[in-house]
Amino acid sequence: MEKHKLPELPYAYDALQPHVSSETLKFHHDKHHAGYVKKLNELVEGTKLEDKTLEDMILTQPPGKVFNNAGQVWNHTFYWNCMSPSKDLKPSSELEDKIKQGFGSLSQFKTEFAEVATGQFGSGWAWLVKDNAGQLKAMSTANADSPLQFGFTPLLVCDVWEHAYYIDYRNDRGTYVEKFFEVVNWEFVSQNLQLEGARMSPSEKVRSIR
Ligand code: MN3
Repeated sequence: MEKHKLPELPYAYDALQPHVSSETLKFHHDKHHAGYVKKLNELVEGTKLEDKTLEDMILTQPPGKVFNNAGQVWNHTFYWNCMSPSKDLKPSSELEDKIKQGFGSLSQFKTEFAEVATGQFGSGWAWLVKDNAGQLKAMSTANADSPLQFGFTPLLVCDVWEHAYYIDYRNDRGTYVEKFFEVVNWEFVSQNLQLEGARMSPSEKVRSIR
């Protein structure tokens, strides 16, 4: 039995155009994300990891295939929910205050986030997180790594693996990240501020937000 399921995209394939094309979303969700889910199910089937949640595996597995596939399944589910076709979404006043505290202004945050995203060497993810002291930070992780490993609470993520932008922007990660801000689901990001580190479950969250 397949323990881990590929979640549906929270919008249509063409909903984020022109910033993210339907071709990109089809490949990214139906091939890449689906591939990580399939591989993870194969790896855990019949093992003691079969009943573990993605978070359990991210927090306890050593570097290797199980960790990589569990991390990639979690990160992609979170990433889809960080985007929305709605144009009128804004950070909550609470989130805006925290961003001002951490970065000075929303525009300064975007600049720092873009620097982190473009500065990540090779494949990885750019994040806005709430750290253990409740402060907001921009950080990147390599490959399938997660802020959960540091005990941080992820608020926002941008996938900076080449497969996320190569169809639409070729090698231009900078423009992809700039356009990413046109589709950020600030309502989702604002809600994440209420969560605490690894105790959250993105799968639960995805259901509650739809
Ligand atoms: Mn990806």
